[in-house]
Amino acid sequence: MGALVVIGVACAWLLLLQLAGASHVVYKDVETEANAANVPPSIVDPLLRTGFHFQPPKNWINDPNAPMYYEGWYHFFYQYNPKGAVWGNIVWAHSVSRDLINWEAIETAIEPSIPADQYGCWSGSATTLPDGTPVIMYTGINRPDVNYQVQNVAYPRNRSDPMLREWVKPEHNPIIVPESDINATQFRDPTTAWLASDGQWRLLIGSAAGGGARGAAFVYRSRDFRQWRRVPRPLHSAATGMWECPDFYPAAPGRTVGLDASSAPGRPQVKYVLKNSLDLRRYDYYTVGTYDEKAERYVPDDPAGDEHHLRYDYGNFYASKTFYDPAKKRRVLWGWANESDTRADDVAKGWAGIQAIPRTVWLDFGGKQVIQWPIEEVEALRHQPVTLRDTVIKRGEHVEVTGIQTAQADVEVSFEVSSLLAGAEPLDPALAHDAERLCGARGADVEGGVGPFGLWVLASANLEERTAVFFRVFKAAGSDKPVVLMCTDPTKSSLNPDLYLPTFAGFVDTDLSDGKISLRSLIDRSVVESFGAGGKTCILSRVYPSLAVDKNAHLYVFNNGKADVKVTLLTAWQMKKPLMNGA
Ligand SMILES: *[C@@H]1O[C@H](CO)[C@@H](O)[C@H](O)[C@H]1NC(C)=O
Ligand SMILES: *[C@@H]1O[C@H](CO)[C@@H](O)[C@H](O)[C@H]1NC(C)=O
Ligand SMILES: *[C@H]1O[C@@H](CO)[C@H](O)[C@@H](O)[C@@H]1NC(C)=O
Repeated sequence: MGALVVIGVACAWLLLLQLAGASHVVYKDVETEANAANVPPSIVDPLLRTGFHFQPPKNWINDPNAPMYYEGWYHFFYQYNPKGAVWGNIVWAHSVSRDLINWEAIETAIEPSIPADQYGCWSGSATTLPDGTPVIMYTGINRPDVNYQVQNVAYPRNRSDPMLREWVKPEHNPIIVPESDINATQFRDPTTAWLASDGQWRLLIGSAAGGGARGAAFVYRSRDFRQWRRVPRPLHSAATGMWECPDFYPAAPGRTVGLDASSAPGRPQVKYVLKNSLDLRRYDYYTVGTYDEKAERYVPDDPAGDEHHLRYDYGNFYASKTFYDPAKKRRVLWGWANESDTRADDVAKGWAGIQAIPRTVWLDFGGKQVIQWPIEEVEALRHQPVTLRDTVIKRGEHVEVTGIQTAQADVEVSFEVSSLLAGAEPLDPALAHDAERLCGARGADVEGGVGPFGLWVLASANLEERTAVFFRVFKAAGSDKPVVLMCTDPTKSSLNPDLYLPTFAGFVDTDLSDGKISLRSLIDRSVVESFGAGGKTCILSRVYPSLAVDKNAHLYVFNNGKADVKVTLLTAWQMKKPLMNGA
């Protein structure tokens, strides 16, 4: 396919691998490709298209942009290719909602139209000015040959229109351009701005330092939202490669109520979360720490935090962004989940990419980590609950949950395990810090001591196909605290070849002292989005069964550990389809 092979799509950025030392970048004509008469049929069944996850009727989507609440409406923008199911021709598509679940697509909000964005309108954020005016700042590409990045603003044409249908780009764009010490191709994705105690605006821009070896979040300061000046030293930096889509927000440990970014600076007891999307690894990592306004520095509480122990989600979840919802006084997280099928399948099926269910986020009591839970509004889609109570599942057994269709379901289950440490298998010290490799080595079908136990979702009648979402308990040498692993194992999820099906895993910060642990999975045909221990560890996985489709999808609870596991309560609901952008 020529000198270049497309190997992935960055946060609004196409990563190109040069094979033959070609000296310029060539983009494939995605429009021609998508319209080609001889598109092969997709192996992905049309019945695997998701229903209650956010998506447009067709085509490619990636990063969530500028989520906000305005005059009774939630606004959501996203990176969108109006011409096909692969990355390219990116504009800001716009949808509005009363409840973050039922969506109506409206006019494109931002598309190339000025010199400062004529080659691309990439990701950005919204800020509400003190007089209530929302303003969007986004990355524009202003050169044809290289992805040279500048930052632009856009304002609503008519503030009386709660839909904010039209956006105007003022003459003074671009308003931030990279200075000579910044690599102009690594300078993007401005955050929501906040007012610091000195009454001046601050915002962050994702970037790199040290010739690309370090990720950096640069602070910009402004009095009038028009003239911005960079603080020379970044707010924070670490040896991880480029940081895309930074997000930075205050949170009070143990309080589910959210904080507006401008209300927090200088308040004691308030911690900050700094999230970055790592261009090299394609995952969203965060730390919790303190923000020193005067020094314009952020310091993670855990000195090793920058080595990236914490991720929002240990599966397919990238380029995420939060916003403060003043209507419900909560902070809500959006994240993009890409496909795990092939590019050819995406072209053939005509769509690629979904958004995860928006999650309410807050800090745990200790202020150590973010807790995430699907927004309560999603529960309005539940119907026909079925339950399983006080059911002991013995070694090697599984129990089917019947009575509803489970291709689109919300499942909540509480487990109780006894004989905790005595029965747990020893933790291999070589894998003690690598959940993903540990899960790869000790998958759902490898018998353990306590666990693996959990759910088989999107399973076929004879279990040839099944996606396992489970826990597994280990005992570390010289410690009496159990190590709990949460894992999604999709290696048996489909009989189809050519799918990307890695095992995804994260550790769960719990000592299981009462022997109890919970799991919730939102199943939506080709996505399984799971929340362990009340939202301490989350894993979103894309799977494409060939048999376990529609009415043929089954749900089981399984236990492949030696120790008994009790399901104290399992409730599963079928999910209704919300309004989804006219699809
Ligand atoms: C602004 O929006 C409001 C509400 O939709 C509408 O009634 C009004 O006509 C609009 N004004 C202009 C100038 O378009
Ligand atoms: C700037 O970043 C690009 C990647 O976007 C990289 O290829 C290039 O080498 C960098 N340039 C310098 C001078 O570091
Ligand atoms: C999603 O797709 C898989 C398989 O192609 C890639 O390995 C991931 O890097 C990609 N994720 C993102 C965020 O682009």
